[in-house]
Parts: sequence; C-alpha cells; structure tokens
Amino acid sequence: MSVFTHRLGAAAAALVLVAAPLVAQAATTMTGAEVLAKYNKDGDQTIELPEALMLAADTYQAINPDGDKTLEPNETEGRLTAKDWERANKDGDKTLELDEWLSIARKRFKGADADKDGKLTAAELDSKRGQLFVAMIAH
Ligand SMILES: [Ca+2]
Ligand SMILES: [Ca+2]
Ligand SMILES: [Ca+2]
Ligand SMILES: [Ca+2]
Repeated sequence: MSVFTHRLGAAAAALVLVAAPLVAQAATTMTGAEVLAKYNKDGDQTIELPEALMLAADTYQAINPDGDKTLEPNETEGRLTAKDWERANKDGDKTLELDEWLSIARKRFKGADADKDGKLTAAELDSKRGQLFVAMIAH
C-alpha cells in the first residue's frame, strides 16, 4: 500500500469515528428538569409509568407526519436503533405499530427507573439510561 492510500484510509477511519456519535445522537435532547417542566402534568416532580406511556403515545402521533397508523424507520431516526426495531417489530413487517412502540417505551422507562419505584425523577431522567427514554419521547 502506498503512503498516499494509507493516509486516505486513515482519514476515512477518522471520519467514521467522528461521524458515529452524530448518527447515534437523539433527535431532541432535553435535561431531566426540562422534561419534567414540559411533560409532567400532575404537579409532582416525577414522570410515572402511565404518564410515560401517554407521553409516548403523543410522541408516536407527533413524529408520524405522513399521518398513517405506523412508524417507518426514517420517522424513528435518533430515537430507536436498528436493534430496537428488530426486537420490537414482532410481526416482521417494515413498520412499527403503536403497541410495538409502547413496548419499547415501557422497557426504556423501566431501564431508567433505577430505584424501581415506578417514577422517573430528574436525576433518573438525566442518567444514561434515562436519556435513552428521553431521546425516544421528546418532541
Ligand atoms: Ca407526574
Ligand atoms: Ca408513518
Ligand atoms: Ca410491525
Ligand atoms: Ca425512580
């Protein structure tokens, strides 16, 4: 391999390293405090599971601009990974139905609920797993 092509290869590898976090970046990022201020409707300082699922259902509508009853992969960019799709898309079609979407939301909520009390606090929302939930539902 010539020095020139070797350098090109290194440059390409560096580009991939730089680009990777951008691809994984959430569509919207919000802190736990911002999430509570915007989405917590009942006056406490937490998001409970029923609130989380209602919120996820709202998001499902909000990010579905073509107005059909399903999400396509381009509509979940920055929110779901290919692996989420693989796991949740039980019927194996190319679309995500509401129940499939909510099953992911429920799983991410539980993953973020470190103390397992059924509520997400600002701190839990700010955790790494909390931010996975936030990335999914922020809109
Ligand atoms: Ca609440
Ligand atoms: Ca759609
Ligand atoms: Ca499906
Ligand atoms: Ca909790």
